[in-house]
Amino acid sequence: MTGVDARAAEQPNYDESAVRVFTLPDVLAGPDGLAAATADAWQKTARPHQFALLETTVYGRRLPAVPVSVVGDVDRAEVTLADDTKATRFQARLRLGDAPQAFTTDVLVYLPTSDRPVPVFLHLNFKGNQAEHPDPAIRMCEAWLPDDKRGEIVGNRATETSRAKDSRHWPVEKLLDRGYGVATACYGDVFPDRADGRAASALASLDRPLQGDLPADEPGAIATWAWQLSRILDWLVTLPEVDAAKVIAVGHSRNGKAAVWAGACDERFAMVVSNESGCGGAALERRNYGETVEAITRRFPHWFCPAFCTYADRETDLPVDAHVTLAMAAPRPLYVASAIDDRWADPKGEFLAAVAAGPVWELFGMKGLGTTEWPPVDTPVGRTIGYHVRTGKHDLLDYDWLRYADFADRTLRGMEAGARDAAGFQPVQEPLPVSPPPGAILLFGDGTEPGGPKFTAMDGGAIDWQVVDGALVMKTSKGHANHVVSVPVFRDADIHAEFMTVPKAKGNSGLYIHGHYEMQIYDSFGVEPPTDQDEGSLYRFGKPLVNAARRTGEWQVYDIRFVAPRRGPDGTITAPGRITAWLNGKLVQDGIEFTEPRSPYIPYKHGVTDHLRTIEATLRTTGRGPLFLQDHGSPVRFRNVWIRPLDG
Ligand code: GTR
Repeated sequence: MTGVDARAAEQPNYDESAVRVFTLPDVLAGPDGLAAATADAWQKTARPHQFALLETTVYGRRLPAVPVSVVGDVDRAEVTLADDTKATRFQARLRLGDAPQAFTTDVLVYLPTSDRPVPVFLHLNFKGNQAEHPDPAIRMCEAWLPDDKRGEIVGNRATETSRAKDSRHWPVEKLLDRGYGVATACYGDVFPDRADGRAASALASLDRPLQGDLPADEPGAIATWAWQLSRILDWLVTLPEVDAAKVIAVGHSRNGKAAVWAGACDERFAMVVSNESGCGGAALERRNYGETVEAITRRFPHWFCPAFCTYADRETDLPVDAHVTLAMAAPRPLYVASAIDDRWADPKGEFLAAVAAGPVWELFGMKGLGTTEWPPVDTPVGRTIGYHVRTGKHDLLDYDWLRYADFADRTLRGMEAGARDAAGFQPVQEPLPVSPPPGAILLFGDGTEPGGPKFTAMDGGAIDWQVVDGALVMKTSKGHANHVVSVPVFRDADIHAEFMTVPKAKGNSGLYIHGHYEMQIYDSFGVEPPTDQDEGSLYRFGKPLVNAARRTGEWQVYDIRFVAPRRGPDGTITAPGRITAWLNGKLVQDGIEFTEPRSPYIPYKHGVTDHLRTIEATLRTTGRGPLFLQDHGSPVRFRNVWIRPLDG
């Protein structure tokens, strides 16, 4: 990271009162200038339009995918790192494309010991993998790198002195301990970071023009680094130990610009993190504070597409701004981090861009940042967009990473802040009834709550189930489709329900989560071994680990941690959902994964109404849906049913 002297010489504006008044372009606008009003309109019309504007005015056209192969063998080793941390280390040289002049990149990965695929943080580094961690077996970077004055990079090559010199950037052991894998590669592998680096870059292997007058929308270094991240992802997802639906693109500074652009170009990245990416990244260009388009394009003409230089000193003419770049991550989780003394990157401008990106998440029924007030230092905010401004200077430190892990725990792994692992979910189940915890939405308590049960009938109208002795009693129907549907909808949530079966029709009922996945209620006391249709089962997906069913006539209790499957823009499942469930004090489902429902009886197939059609369509676009209590011909009783959303 160069340019400190240059910064001083440039006398940037650091006076908040000298920041111009500006209006941001409407992030929701489609090609006709009209704002998208639904998630669907955003995905189909506005997003492609805004993406094309970013391509033609800032980053250049998205670079194409190429086949990725491993050169030689993957070097795989079981290693013990600091603090007795056990890990599997992979070192692989990836060949990016099959052209004779294809480039390679050297990827270093550490994965924690785990019995299931793990989420992975992927970032590009500045001085080679060997600079990121003290592990002496890390292969030395061979790329061209900018010289430094500390003897780490000499003659544009990394030296032994560089080993571990940037290890403050990458708390490997701490992230492994949190259950995350980590992966890195050097940005120099695909584009030497110098004004004339283009000719020696991977763009040569992609048949891009290398010199002379380039097209205005010709991609530069940032687009090439973003492409490198996607190609590394191509390989990472082939590792069975990696949870392909939970790879997170992270980047600091110029590599942060590359990470946000990678997330925009490649929706396979499950989450995007900008660490102090500043001008040309997360900071609003229209704010003349810190680095400007003029300064960045003069010093780094190779980073952006040629059109971007033409906006020097006329940022207000840009058809986009950083809020549009950030909005490309929606509806995936996005985290933006600043440092208070990193004025060159304009911390407040990064915050305001994150605020202004929010309306896109709102189309998906999510909150965005949830505040318009710049928070104090070291105070993370936001649930679907996260933000913090750290004490200190321009850097990537443990504090930043651990906030990314907290945020990913909540947004990608369905854990509450601070919780270590979904498998560690152990709810209180006695004595009954159990009081709803803070943040829970009570759907039905004992019938005395104002407003009555937060359920509708299948057609959206009033329910005909009766409240008897503090319990909501199912009203059976001939077609077994008189389910009740919760009014609140949710994506990931903890669900609590107390119930009592009665001696009719085998006490058959269930909790249909999102109307798709059924935690079975059924007279199964003493059944051994229990099947995937007995109580405690995820009906037709998974039998219970043990039979925990109580006798008919006794109150019983389910607590379910539900992580919804993730769906792509067309509604197809891109990542399975997961359930951990407790029944009557026993763990009955331990993180079971599921995709499309298997049960033939789901409410969207049986007894379907217009109201349900709307619910199902919304579920497909937003991932949010209601809880159904099932009618299966037995007047089962429910009480104290609540949900606690886990992701805002
Ligand atoms: C600076 C540049 C910033 C930022 C930083 C870095 O010189 O002006 O935009 O990218 O480098 O990458 O460290």
